[in-house]
Amino acid sequence: MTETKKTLCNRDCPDVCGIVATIEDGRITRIRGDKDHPITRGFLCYRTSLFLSTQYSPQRLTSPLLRHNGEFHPIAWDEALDLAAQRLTAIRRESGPAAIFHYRSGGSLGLVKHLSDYFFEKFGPVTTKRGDICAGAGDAAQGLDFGERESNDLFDLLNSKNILLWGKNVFTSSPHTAPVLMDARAKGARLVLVDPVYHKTATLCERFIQPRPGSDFALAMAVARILFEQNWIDPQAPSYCDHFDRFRSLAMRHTVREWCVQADVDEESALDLARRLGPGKPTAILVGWGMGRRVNGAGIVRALDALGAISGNIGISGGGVSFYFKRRGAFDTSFIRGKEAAPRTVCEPLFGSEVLQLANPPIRAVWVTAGNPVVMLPESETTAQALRSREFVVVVDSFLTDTAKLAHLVLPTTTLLEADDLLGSYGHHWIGVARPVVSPPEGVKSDLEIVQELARRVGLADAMAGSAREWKQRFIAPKLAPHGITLETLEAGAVRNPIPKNVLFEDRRFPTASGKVNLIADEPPISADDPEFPLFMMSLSTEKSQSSHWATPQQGPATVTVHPDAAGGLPDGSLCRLESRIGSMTVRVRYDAQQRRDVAILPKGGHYSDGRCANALLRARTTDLGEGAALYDERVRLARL
Ligand SMILES: Nc1nc2c(c(=O)[nH]1)N[C@H]1C(S)=C(S)[C@@H](COP(=O)(O)OP(=O)(O)OC[C@H]3O[C@@H](n4cnc5c(=O)[nH]c(N)nc54)[C@H](O)[C@@H]3O)O[C@H]1N2
Ligand SMILES: Nc1nc2c(c(=O)[nH]1)N[C@H]1C(S)=C(S)[C@@H](COP(=O)(O)OP(=O)(O)OC[C@H]3O[C@@H](n4cnc5c(=O)[nH]c(N)nc54)[C@H](O)[C@@H]3O)O[C@H]1N2
Ligand code: SF4
Ligand SMILES: [Mo]
Repeated sequence: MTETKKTLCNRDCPDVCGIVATIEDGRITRIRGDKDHPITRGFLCYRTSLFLSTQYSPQRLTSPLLRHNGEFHPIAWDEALDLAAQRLTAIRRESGPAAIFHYRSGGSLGLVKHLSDYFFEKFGPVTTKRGDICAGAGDAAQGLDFGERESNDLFDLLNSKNILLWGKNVFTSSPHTAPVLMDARAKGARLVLVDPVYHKTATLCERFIQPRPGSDFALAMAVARILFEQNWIDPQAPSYCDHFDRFRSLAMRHTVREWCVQADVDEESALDLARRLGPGKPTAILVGWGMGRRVNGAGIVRALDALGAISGNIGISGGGVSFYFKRRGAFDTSFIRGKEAAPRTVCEPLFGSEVLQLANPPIRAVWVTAGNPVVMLPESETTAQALRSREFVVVVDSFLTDTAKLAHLVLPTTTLLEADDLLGSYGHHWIGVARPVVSPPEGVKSDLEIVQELARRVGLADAMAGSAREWKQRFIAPKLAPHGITLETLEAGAVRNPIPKNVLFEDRRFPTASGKVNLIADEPPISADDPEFPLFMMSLSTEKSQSSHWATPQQGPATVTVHPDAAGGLPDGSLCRLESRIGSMTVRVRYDAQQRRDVAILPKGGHYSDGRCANALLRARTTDLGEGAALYDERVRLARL
C-alpha cells in the first residue's frame, strides 16, 4: 500500500519546512518539500533530502545501552528506566536536586520537547543551563535596544528597496529565504552582502563587502558617521531614540577613514551602505545569527540596530533590523518556569569548566537530551572531561554521538519523521504541527514517553500525564484560541502566527523601559590579535550537515579553506596541522582566492572521536552580552605535519 503523509521538519533550522513523505508498506520511500507550504515551496535542503539514509541507518540506536567496564551493552527499557529513576532519586536524596544538571539543546525545536525541562523542574527543580550557545548575544542586543526579539514578516522584504544581508549565508543556513530574496530582487530590491567569508549568497547581491571578521562595529560606525554628516537621519529619530547625542559622539570618535581602516573596507563601501539606508529607504537589515558569536557580538548587533533606527528604517514596511522570529511566541510555555525555578544554572558556553568546578553540591549527574555538547560546545576536551568524571550521565539521542559515548546510559529516541510535536520558526512566522509519518522502530521511545515513564517511577505520573496531542493543545489554547486557531486548524496545514504584526513598531513605541530605542552608547571590546596565530577560525554551517549530524558519513581529515597567501607555502590539497592555543588537528588545505587572508574556514560540527572537531581548538569564552559563545574569535595557524 502506498500513502503520503505530511509533517514539519523539527531540526534546528530557521525554515521549519513542510515535508511530504511517501510510505510504501510501512516504509518511507521518498521525502520531498511541501508545495503547499508558503515557505517551503516544494523543496528540501540537501541534508534533509538525504534524511532517509539517517532514518534507516544501521547505526541508529534501537535499544537502551548501558556502559559497563567501558563497553556498551543493550538492556531492556524497564531496566534502563528503573536504573535512571533509582540513581537520580538517590542523588537527589543525598545531595539535593541541584546535583543533577538537565541539559537540552536544539536537536529538535518541538515544543513537546520542553516537557523534559518540565519533568526535571518537577523532579527537582534541578540545575539548568543559562545563556545560549546559538544566539545569546544577538538576542540580548535586540532585547536591550528594542525591548522585543521579533522580526518584520519575511514577505515584507518584497516591499524593500534595499536589503542588507549582514553576516548571513542563506543558501546554507536558511535556504528557503533565498526564493523570497529572489522575488524581492525581481520586484526591484537591491541586495548587499556584508560577510568576511565569500559564499554563494554573494551571487544574489549586487555588492559584496568583505570586512575583517568582528569589525562590523567599526564599519557600522563609519556608516553612522556618514548618515550624520550627510543628514540622512530621520528627523524624528531623536524623539524615539534614547542616547541619540551619545550615539552621535560615538560615531564621531573616529573619521570615516579610520573606522574603515579598522574594518578593512574602502570608504566607498561605507558610503554605499549609508546611501542605501538613507536616500535608498526602505532598507531592511537582515542580521545573520553567526555574527553575534564573537566577544563583541552584541555590540555589533546593537550597532546595526542603531543604524536602522537613526535612518528611520524601523517601523516602516520594507525596513526593519531582523534577527530572530519568536518561534515560541504563539505558544504558552509559562507553566514551565525554567531558569526562574532552578536552584542554580550552568552557563552554556562554559559547560565543561562549570560542571567541573561547581561545588555545594557538585554536579553528580548530567541528563543530556537533543544535544551533542562534546562536539558543539567550545573546548571539547573540557566538556568531555566534565562528563567523564560524573557519576551518572544519561544521553537521549538516536545515535551514539561523541557525547553519548561518554554516557553511562544511552536512551534511543525518535527522529524528525517520527516526531509528534508543535513547531514555530526563528526564520519566519509560520507555525504548525509535526506528526509521525511512520511509527518508531521497535525499541525506540519518544522523548515524551521517556520522561513519562520515568515520571511514573518517581511519583510524578500525574504531572506528566497526557498524550502528545493533549500537550499540544495545552501549548496552543491560551494564545491562539482567541484568534480562532485550534489544534485542528494547525493539523490542516501550517498557518501564520496571528500575533506578530507584518511591520513592527509602526507607532515608533518600543517595549523598552523608556519606550524608546536604546541606542548603543559605548564601544564594545574587540578580540585581541595573536601574532603567532594569525587566522580567525571560522567554523561555519555547511549544507552537508546539521550541526554535528552529517547527511553522509565523513571520512579523512576535515578541509580547511584559506586564501592561497594564507597557506604559508603549503600546497593546495596537502595535509597539514591546524593549531590553536589549546589544540591541533590534521586538516587538508583547500585554496580559495576569494577568501580573506586572515580566515581559516572549517565546517562546524566534525566528530571529536575522528579528530575532525573544530571545537577541540576553540576556547570557551562568552560574548559581551547574553552569555553566548565567542565561537568565531579563536585564532589558528597552519603548520607542516
Ligand atoms: N546546512 C545547515 N543549516 C543550518 C545549520 C547547519 O548546521 N547546517 N545550523 C542551523 C543553526 S544551529 C542556526 S543557529 C542557523 C543559523 O546558522 P548560522 O550558521 O549562524 O548562519 P548565518 O546566519 O548565515 O551566519 C553565518 C554567517 O555569519 C558570518 N559571520 C561570522 N562572523 C562574522 C562577522 O564578524 N561579520 C560578518 N559580517 N559576518 C560574520 C559567517 O561568515 C557566515 O557566513 O542555521 C541553521 N541552519
Ligand atoms: N565551532 C562551532 N560550534 C558551534 C557552532 C558553530 O557555528 N561553530 N554553532 C553553534 C550553534 S548555532 C548551535 S545551535 C549549537 C548546536 O549544538 P547541538 O544542539 O548540540 O547540535 P546537534 O549536533 O544538532 O545535536 C543535536 C543532537 O540531537 C539529536 N536529536 C535529533 N532529534 C532529536 C530528538 O527528537 N530528541 C532527542 N533527544 N535528540 C534528538 C541529534 O541526533 C543530535 O545528536 O552548536 C554551536 N556550536
Ligand atoms: S533542515 Fe531546514 S531547510 Fe532543511 S528541511 Fe529542515 S527546515 Fe527545511
Ligand atoms: Mo544555532
